[in-house]
Amino acid sequence: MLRNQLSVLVGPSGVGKSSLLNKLDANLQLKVGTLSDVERGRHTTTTAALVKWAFGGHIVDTPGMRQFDIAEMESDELEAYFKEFRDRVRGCRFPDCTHIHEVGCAIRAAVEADEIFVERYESYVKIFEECKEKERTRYS
Ligand SMILES: Nc1nc2c(ncn2[C@@H]2O[C@H](COP(=O)(O)OP(=O)(O)OP(=O)(O)O)[C@@H](O)[C@H]2O)c(=O)[nH]1
Ligand SMILES: [Mg+2]
Ligand SMILES: [Zn+2]
Repeated sequence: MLRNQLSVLVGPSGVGKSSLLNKLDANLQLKVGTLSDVERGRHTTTTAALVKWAFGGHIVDTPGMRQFDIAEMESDELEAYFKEFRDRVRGCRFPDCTHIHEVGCAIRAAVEADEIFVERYESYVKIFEECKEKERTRYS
C-alpha cells in the first residue's frame, strides 16, 4: 500500500512511529527515542521530514502530538463541535447552559439515558475546563 504513494504517519509521541518506519525500510535510519525520552515527554522526531522509500514512494515522519491547543476556541462555542449535542441543546432549560452543573440540562439527561456516550461527555467537560482556564488567565 505504501509503494509509490505519498503517506504521512501521525500519532502520539513515543508510540514508535520512527521505529516502525525503520523496520519497513532499514535504509531510513531514522532517529529513535529511548524510553526515558518518552517518560520525560520529549519528542525524538522534532520536525516533519519527507523521506524516500527504497521500494518507491515517500513517507512523512512527523513529531508526535503531545496535546491539542485550544487557544482559538471559546468555551461557549465548544458545544457546536459535538455533533450529537447540537440538536439537543435547545432542550436545556437555560439558553446559555454550559451542560456542566445546571438543572434541566438536556445534554446531561441524554448522557443518563445512554443516548450520548459518557466518554464523549467527559471529553466535553475536560475541554470546557481547559477553555475556561485559558479565559481566566486571558481576561485577568
Ligand atoms: N516494547 C516496544 N517498544 C517500542 C515499540 N515501538 C517502539 N518502541 C520503543 O519506543 C520508543 C520510542 O520510539 P520512537 O520510534 O522514537 O517513537 P516515535 O513515535 O517516533 O516518537 P516521536 O518521534 O517523539 O513522535 C523507543 O525506545 C522504541 O524502541 C514496540 O512495538 N514495542
Ligand atoms: Mg519519531
Ligand atoms: Zn445543558
